[in-house]
Formats: sequence, C-alpha cells, structure tokens
Amino acid sequence: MSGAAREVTLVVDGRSVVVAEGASLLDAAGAAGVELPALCSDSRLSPVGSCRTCLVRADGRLAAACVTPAAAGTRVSTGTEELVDLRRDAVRTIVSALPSYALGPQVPSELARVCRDLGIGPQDARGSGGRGRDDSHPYVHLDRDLCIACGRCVRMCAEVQGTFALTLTGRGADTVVAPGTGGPWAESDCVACGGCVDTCPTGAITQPGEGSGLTSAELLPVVPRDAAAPDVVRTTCGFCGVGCALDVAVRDGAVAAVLPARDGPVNQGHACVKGRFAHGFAVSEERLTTPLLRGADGRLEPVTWEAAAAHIAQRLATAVDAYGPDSVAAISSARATNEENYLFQKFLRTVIGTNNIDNCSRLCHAPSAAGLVASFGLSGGTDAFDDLVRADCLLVVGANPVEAHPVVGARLLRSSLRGARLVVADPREVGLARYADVHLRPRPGTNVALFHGLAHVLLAEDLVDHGFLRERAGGVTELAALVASYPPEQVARLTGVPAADLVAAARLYGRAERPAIVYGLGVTEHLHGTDGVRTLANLAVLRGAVGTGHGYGVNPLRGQNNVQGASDMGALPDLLPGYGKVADPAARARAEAVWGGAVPSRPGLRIPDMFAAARAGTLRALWVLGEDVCATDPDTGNVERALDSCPFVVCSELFPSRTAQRADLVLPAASWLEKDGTFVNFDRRFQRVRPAIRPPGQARTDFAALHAVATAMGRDLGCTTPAAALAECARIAPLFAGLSHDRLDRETAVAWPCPDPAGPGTPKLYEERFATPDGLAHLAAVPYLPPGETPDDDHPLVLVTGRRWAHYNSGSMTRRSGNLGLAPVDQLDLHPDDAARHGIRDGEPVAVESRHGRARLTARISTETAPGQVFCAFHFPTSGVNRLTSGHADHATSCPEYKVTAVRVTAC
Ligand SMILES: Nc1nc2c(c(=O)[nH]1)N[C@H]1C(S)=C(S)[C@@H](COP(=O)(O)OP(=O)(O)OC[C@H]3O[C@@H](n4cnc5c(=O)[nH]c(N)nc54)[C@H](O)[C@@H]3O)O[C@H]1N2
Ligand SMILES: Nc1nc2c(c(=O)[nH]1)N[C@H]1C(S)=C(S)[C@@H](COP(=O)(O)OP(=O)(O)OC[C@H]3O[C@@H](n4cnc5c(=O)[nH]c(N)nc54)[C@H](O)[C@@H]3O)O[C@H]1N2
Ligand SMILES: [Mo]
Repeated sequence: MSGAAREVTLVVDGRSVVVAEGASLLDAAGAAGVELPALCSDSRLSPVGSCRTCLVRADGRLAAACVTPAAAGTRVSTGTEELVDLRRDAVRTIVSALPSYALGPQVPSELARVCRDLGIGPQDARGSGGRGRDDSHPYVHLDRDLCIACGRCVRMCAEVQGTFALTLTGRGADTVVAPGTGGPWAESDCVACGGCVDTCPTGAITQPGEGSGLTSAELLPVVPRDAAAPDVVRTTCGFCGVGCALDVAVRDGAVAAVLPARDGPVNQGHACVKGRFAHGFAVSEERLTTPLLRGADGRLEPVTWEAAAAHIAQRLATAVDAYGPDSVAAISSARATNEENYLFQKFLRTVIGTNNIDNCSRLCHAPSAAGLVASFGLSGGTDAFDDLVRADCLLVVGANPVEAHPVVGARLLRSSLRGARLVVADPREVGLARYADVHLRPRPGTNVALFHGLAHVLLAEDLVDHGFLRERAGGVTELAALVASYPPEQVARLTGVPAADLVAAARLYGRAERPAIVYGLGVTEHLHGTDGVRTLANLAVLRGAVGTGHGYGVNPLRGQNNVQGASDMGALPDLLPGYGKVADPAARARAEAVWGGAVPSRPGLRIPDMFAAARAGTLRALWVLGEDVCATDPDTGNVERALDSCPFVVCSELFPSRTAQRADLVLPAASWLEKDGTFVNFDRRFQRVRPAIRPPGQARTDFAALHAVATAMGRDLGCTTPAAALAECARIAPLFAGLSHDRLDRETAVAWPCPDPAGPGTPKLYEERFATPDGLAHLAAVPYLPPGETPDDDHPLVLVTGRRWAHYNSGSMTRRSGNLGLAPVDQLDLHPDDAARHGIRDGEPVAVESRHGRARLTARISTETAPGQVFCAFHFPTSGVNRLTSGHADHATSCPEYKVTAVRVTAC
C-alpha cells in the first residue's frame, strides 16, 4: 500500500546516495550517476544476475549489482581497473559466441554500446552463426545468432505481458530464446505486445523497419538526437478505452514506429498489438480521400468539400423546414475526440434544434451509465486503475481483458500472480479464468441470479459491513428480503454454477480486505443489463467496498478509446455535456447561456429508435459519424432497411464501410493519428490526443467537417479550435470546469470530476458521500428475469458474441494492417461435443442461422466454450454476424442483447 517509502543511504565511489528501500546496488550506482553495463537487467523486470557485467565491490566483496540489495551504509566501488577488467572479460565472453555483424553498424544495440565503452570490437565477435532467423510473425522477428540468452524477453513476456510465450532452449553457449510451443513464432502464444523487442539488448528481436528491422536501441531513445532521427509525438491510443500513452515516431510524414510511453499514466511502457502495431490502416489505399456524393446513376462520385457541405446544409435545412427539427438525427462517435463530440451535439441542439443525438455507448455500456448513476450517482467507474491493481481480491465479471484490454489484462494477471485472489465470472474459459481461484461459468443471461446468489451468501455468512450499510446505504431490508429466495442451490439451478463454487467465490470476495469489481459487456449487453450492473454493484455496497479505504468499488472496462468521453460531452439524447438532463430547466439554462440559443427540452431518439423512425418514414435525415451501423448494430437487415428508408444519410468515415456504401453523401475523416483533442479513458482520465501525421488527400477532421457544414447553413458554432471547444464545455459542465488543453499538456492525465482549475481531479469517487440525491449508495432489489432469446429444437445452441485480441470491432482498421495476418477470418468456437453432434470439423466453414438471419464462419473446436454454447466475434462484416443478433434490448437503456442469440450450426 502507499505510504512514505523508507530510504537507505549508502556510499558509491565515495559519494553518498539515497535510494528507496528494496533498491539494488545497480539502482544505487544509477543514483550516483554511474551507468553500469547490465545486459540481463531491465528495471521493469525481476533481476537474475546472470550476465556478470554489472560487477561491483560492495564492502570489499565482489557482487552482481543488479541482484544485490542496497543495504544502509554499504561502501560500493564501481570503477576500479580490476572491476573494468572483470566486466570486459564477462562481456568479451558473451560476445565471442556472436557473429561479427552483431557489433556492426547495421545492428545498433545496447550490447554494441557497452562494447564500445569497454573497447570491445567486431573482431572480438568470432561466432560462426548459422542458427537462422524466424521471420514468420508479421511484427516480431528473431535472429537467433544475435541471442545472448539473457532472458530479458522471456521475463518481459511472463512478468509484464503475462503471456509466457517464450522460453530459453538449448545448452550452454547454444542457449537461445524460442517460442514455448516449439514451432515458428507466428504459431506461438505471442500476442505481439512488442515488449520483447523493447527489452532485447542485442538486436536479436526486432520489429519491422528498414533493413533487418528496428532494434530496441533504435526504438527507445524516442527524443530526436539529430536531423535524421524521427520526430516523436506523444498521443493517446485510439483503439480501446485503456488510454495508453503512445509515442509516435514520424519519419518523412509517415509513422515509423509507435512506442508505449514509459511514463504513460496507465500503461507504464506497455502496449498491445493494436496500439503498437496496427497503424498500417492510416496509409491504406482504401482510405477515403475526398467527399463522395451519390449521383443520379446511384454511384458515389467525388465532389469538393464546398459542394458536399452545401449539399448537406441544404438537405438538413429542407428536412427541418418540411418535417421539423426532430426529423433529423445523428450518431456520434466514441472513436472521435471529446471536442468533436461536443461540437456535434452542439450542432444538433443549436443549429438543427433537436436532441436526436446518440453514440455507441448505447450498444455497449449504456447500462453501466444508468446502473452506476442509480446506485452511486455518477456515470463512471468508481476507482482508479492504479488502485485496482493493488486489490487483494479481484472479481472479474463478463470481461475478457486479456483480449479486449490487454494492458489491463496483463496488470490484473500480474496482481493475481503476486497473490491477489481472483474470481472470474464468465461462461467461457477466458484468459484470466485459467489463473482464477474460482471460475464461475453462468449460463449467458443469468447474471442477476448469480449476483443475488453471491449477495445471499454474503448476508447469510455475515460478510457485510454493517456500519457502512447503516450510514451510507439504502435499500438493505428490501435486498435482504429478495435474496433470501436465492440460496446457492436455487442459483445453481438458474445459472448452472455449482453451489459450492458460488459459496467459495462469495467467501473470497466477502473476506478480502481490499476487494475490487471489474466488469465488461458480459454484464451489460443483455435484456436486463442495467439490472445486472445494479445487482453487481450491490455486492460492493454490502461489503462497504466503494467510496471507502477498504475496497476498490465497481469498475466497467469501457470499450472504445473515447466512449466515456462521447457521453461526457453530451452526445446522448437525454443528457447535456457533463450529464445535465435536457429535461432540467437549470441544466438547459447553463448551456443556453453559453450557446446563446434555446436547447430543446424533449429527450431525443436513441439509436434503435432512430432506425425505427427511419423505417416508419418520420426520420428524414441521418448523419452517422464514425460508426459502421450496418456491421455492428444488431439485426443488420433491419438497420439496412432503416438506412434505405431514410431519404438522406451522411456518413463520416475513414473507409468505404458498409454504412458508407449505403449513404447518400460520404465525408472523408481524419483518424486519431491525425487529429488534435482529448479522449477520456475507462477510469475517467482526460488525456491529450495530438496529430502525428497528416490525413490523406482531402480527408479532414470531424471537427473541421462540422464547422464547414454549420458555416454552409449560415451558422457559426464558435470554438474554432479543439482547445476552445473543451474550454467552452468546461463553462457548461461543472464536472469538467477545471480542465483545459493547457492543463492536460502540463499534467498529462486528470480524472473527472475536476470542478476547479486550481484543484485536483478525482481518481477515486465518493469518499465523503455518494452523488445520489440523498447521498447514499442504493442497493437494487430487482428479481432475476430470463434472457430475451432462449434455445429450442430449431435453434438449440446459445451464441455469445464478443472480441478477439487481434481485431477491433468492425475491423475496419485492424483488417487493414498486419493484424490481418494474425487472424484472417471470423471463427466460431464450439465445444467438441457439439461439433461431433452437428458433424463439424475444425477449420471448416459453417453456416450459423438464428431466427433473424444467417452468417458464415470458420469452425474452431475448443473447450473454451461450454457445451450448448458457441462464441464468435464480429470483426469481419462479410461474415454477417450481426445478421444473427436480435432486436432484444435492455429495458432501461436499449442496449442490445448481443450476448444471447439462439442459433443452429451446420457444416457447409
Ligand atoms: N481486441 C479488441 N479489443 C477491444 C475491442 C475489440 O473489438 N477487439 N472492442 C472494444 C470495445 S468497443 C469494448 S466495449 C470492449 C469490450 O470488452 P469486453 O467486455 O471484455 O468484451 P466481450 O468479449 O464483448 O465480452 C466479455 C465477456 O462477456 C462474457 N459473457 C457473455 N455473456 C455473459 C453472461 O451472461 N455473464 C457473464 N458473467 N459473462 C458473459 C463473454 O463470454 C466474454 O468473454 O473491448 C474493447 N477492446
Ligand atoms: N455481435 C456484436 N456486435 C457488437 C458488439 C458485440 O459484442 N457483439 N459490441 C458492440 C459495441 S460494444 C460497440 S462499441 C460497437 C462498435 O461498433 P462501431 O463503432 O461501428 O465499430 P468501430 O469499428 O469501432 O468503428 C466505427 C467506424 O468508425 C470509423 N472511424 C474510426 N475513427 C474515426 C474517426 O476519428 N472519425 C470518423 N468519422 N470515423 C472513424 C472506422 O473506420 C469504423 O468504420 O459494436 C457493437 N457491436
Ligand atoms: Mo463498445
């Protein structure tokens, strides 16, 4: 736990230095300004002391500095002739087995630098080589002849990434790194986080680049040293909601490499295959580079921006004149910046005069927003990620962070390997489940019963915090009365989870000192998703593990890079920037005072209601910005009918997506690598996004496009820069009043609520009171109700849809990058028993049919899914996965029931 770390004082080469307790002599030498060669050491990894290059004398005794703790009063000498000789001998021995090019100019490396300093040259490298290369993987390449078996890559993979994909094989001088699976790298468990590239001291492991690839020595000094070195732009990753800080190295106007920032507030030098490597989309030939207008012959033809903006302006104005402002609607984007989302909702509310704006939070964590507001008061996770990793018990529910939030997944796994107890609740054997103390496998759609079962045990075994319940919570009596009828045996019948497992899980969570709940779409994307969030939150309330020092609350792993921000900015039909209700005159008045015009008071349409209105003929114009609704919204057939029925559809996109192909007018958009602004990550941190490269052709930021259309309508949206837009939002929304681009440039990351420019953000919520009207946390006594879809003889299997590690949502970006080589098709996982029953073989094509549509996938036979259940992702729109999903949606928020669809599967 935090608290002032103790320090020790010792003497290095006659200088007194102070280091934290637990530091090594290598750290102490560093503190004294002495850089010792340490070929097997990396400050992120546990030390092994195997290379003997950091030898020092400590109180006269010879010691490897990296593995010797810095004890108070020790007198260390580092630079005597004797030590330099010993070090030179150690390095020379290592080098002697390498081929001479290991120290040549084509392989810049830490080893080459160490050798230069010690006067060791290529002539000392006398190995004959011949071990060969492994270039099978698109992003990670191995030259075995350069490997010195220091094991840094192996430890990086195990300790930081948590994948255990690498091992050292062979004996003595022939020891080399190899994938643990034995075969080529591409077929190993490697998930291409790039950590091994970053730590390799010799250039044996590289990532693609000019010549033989980029070594860590070329990648890590990201500050340009000379004119030929790349420029480096610090930005925030534009894929998922983790919010990794990335350094984008730019050469000749193109991305040369993307590196995780060592000082990244969330990622601390780690990244995943998407943020680090999947930037090839930016230069794809398929990028949209000019506006396109559908001509009389039905084809999309290039037009100028002026013509496009004028056309949109005229069509929107015509719809408003003829049918009223509510005949226009917009879907904003959780991929876009805060400032773009702010501007879009302002455009709809002030220029068009409607609240018809929504974002993909609707498809994702809208139940989290509704549920957490009802339970605690604010629409965000309750605690900081930095605290979650210090929890002593993690309850991970309906989330697969190893694949969907890999940097978080790796940190959670590390917590568990360091002793935190781990309970995973997921029908599938997801990555973390393999390390769980208890893996609960509820039938999809039965969470509420599961959570009530856990609550039952907490109450029955008196594992609750009575003081907290008395003083800070409401609804205890009602909940206790309800969960009395959810004893473990009954819950076992409803969920399929054995009673003993349920009791074991409840005891782990109930007896922990600092328990934390982390959850994902397995809780929200259900017919009763909001009830799921609320009844999960009950557990933290019962334990007094939210808003207190003993526990780290309830934390959704929000999905898109800026889904938290899109909602924070008011791209929602019922809420203004900062969550003021459109129906609340005081909230409207705050916005009206800044915007200088009336804000409509009637809540607008949600995404599925927009489609229904289009099909009914009342929606006359729809602007879809950065969402491929024809690929990712449920029941594709119905979405297509909606777009076809709507007289005017605008689509702002990077690529000719399925939605763009159906639009009347397409605007080419800049991507996250090409724009300026901010994103809000899953633990409510605002971070800066900065342009590293220029958008292709005439593609423009969504920010610029919105201004262009407003201008064409004769209106001025104000806030001409993203910085001005956030400043304006800060004037409307008390939650963000203390935020500005300037401040984020200085402080890197600030968590909302941040009401005061001079005050701090709020990483942990509710320490004094909950933000509900009465200041209490509210327990939810809602009964378990079954899912919307149930299997029958015609559709005997339950399809769960979700994510795979190598692709991102519609796949529009990752399919246009080297990631395609890592996962070339959408696969359907099915249990061997079901495969046998339905005559399906691994790797063969299968037809999947639901009551709503049909898809084609490739079978992957695996015990990760339970018998009776199948699983697939939706990363290849051509597979048609969302033709299968139904129109069932969460009663409170309209979030689709993506996680439960009854299907049948046949070989084809
Ligand atoms: N690689 C990759 N990363 C991504 C994305 C991506 O497409 N690819 N997308 C991003 C986005 S937008 C989001 S929202 C996040 C989503 O991140 P997650 O929420 O982790 O993703 P999913 O795989 O959709 O669903 C999580 C799990 O819910 C489980 N589940 C299904 N039904 C139930 C149930 O009834 N009960 C319980 N307890 N569990 C259930 C599924 O088996 C699945 O393992 O990921 C983000 N990150
Ligand atoms: N079956 C099934 N379907 C699902 C889910 C599921 O679990 N199962 N999950 C749902 C969830 S949680 C989500 S969040 C949605 C995601 O669904 P979408 O939001 O549709 O998916 P994405 O692929 O993230 O991105 C949308 C589009 O935005 C474009 N884009 C990227 N950046 C920008 C930008 O800066 N500006 C503009 N204008 N365009 C940009 C991309 O090219 C892409 O085509 O999918 C949902 N669909
Ligand atoms: Mo999402």
